[in-house]
Amino acid sequence: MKTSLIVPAYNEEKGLPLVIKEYLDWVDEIIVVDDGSSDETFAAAMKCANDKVKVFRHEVNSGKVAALRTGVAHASGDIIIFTDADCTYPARYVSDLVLEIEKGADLVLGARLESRHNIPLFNRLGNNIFSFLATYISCMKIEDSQTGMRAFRRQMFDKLDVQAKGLEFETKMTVRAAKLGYKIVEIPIEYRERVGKSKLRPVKDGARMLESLLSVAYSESSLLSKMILLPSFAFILIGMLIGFISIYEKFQYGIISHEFYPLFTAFLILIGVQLISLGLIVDFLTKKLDRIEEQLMK
Ligand SMILES: Nc1nc2c(ncn2[C@@H]2O[C@H](COP(=O)(O)OP(=O)(O)OP(=O)(O)O)[C@@H](O)[C@H]2O)c(=O)[nH]1
Ligand SMILES: [Mg+2]
Repeated sequence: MKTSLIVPAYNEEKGLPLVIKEYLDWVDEIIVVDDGSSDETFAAAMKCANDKVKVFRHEVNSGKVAALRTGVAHASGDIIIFTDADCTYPARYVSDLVLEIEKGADLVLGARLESRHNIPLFNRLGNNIFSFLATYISCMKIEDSQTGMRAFRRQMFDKLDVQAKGLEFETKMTVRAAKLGYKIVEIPIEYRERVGKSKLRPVKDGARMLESLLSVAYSESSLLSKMILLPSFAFILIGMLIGFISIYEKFQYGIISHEFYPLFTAFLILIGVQLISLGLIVDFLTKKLDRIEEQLMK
């Protein structure tokens, strides 16, 4: 099967040529999308352009996702592989990713489990939190929800594509695929130190990742689990409100007007958390049954 590598690049004049050179022997086609870079990225890409390396350019910076979509639209391969233009993802894992697709996986992730110290500390913390949340939300073990190295069949892209603009795209795609019951396989990979300057804004992008995780968790849930999830959030909110009132009264007046308030808080939050777990389990089972039914009908 023909493989197409998509490389979105924004101000990556140093890393991009190294990435192209490294991946050349591992894929059948490389599609570079320069996203309105203000440095020499485009010139660097054009120096490498040939039959196998195709270069496209957005006149204005439109974001990583727009660049990935442009890349996929121009790809002619059966298998699409994403990687970053900063030299962090080694090319030697391409054959493992492709093998898993050929064996039937819908989405293969290069999970950055080796040399994790090359992910800046704060980002690593975020990565652990988001991967834990992704695991919890999808009831499927996900080690690295944010990884930029991933592969899938070209015709899967419409199903895997999600509404996002920036670096929250990968997390959202992973969780949605898991929620929809697609087969996700993770290959442990090494993560190298970045060449060039990072484009990730930890706080802003982190907030968008959290928001997209929650929105995908809710929107992709079945009606039955939504009916369980909605009251559970209400329980937690009311519990927290009563908790805040108790703390306020304790500090303001030295006494809580109702001695059972803290108990209510603990009770409501506990019920809320248990209901959320129940809602997620119901959703997981519903999706699994749907997928089995789908396969039986084929
Ligand atoms: N096309 C396009 N690509 C972008 C944009 N912002 C970032 N990228 C690319 O997306 C990839 C990921 O961005 P990075 O800055 O490496 O983010 P990261 O990998 O999460 O964080 P680091 O560990 O710091 O590298 C790189 O190849 C960037 O060039 C953008 O606005 N447009
Ligand atoms: Mg990077």
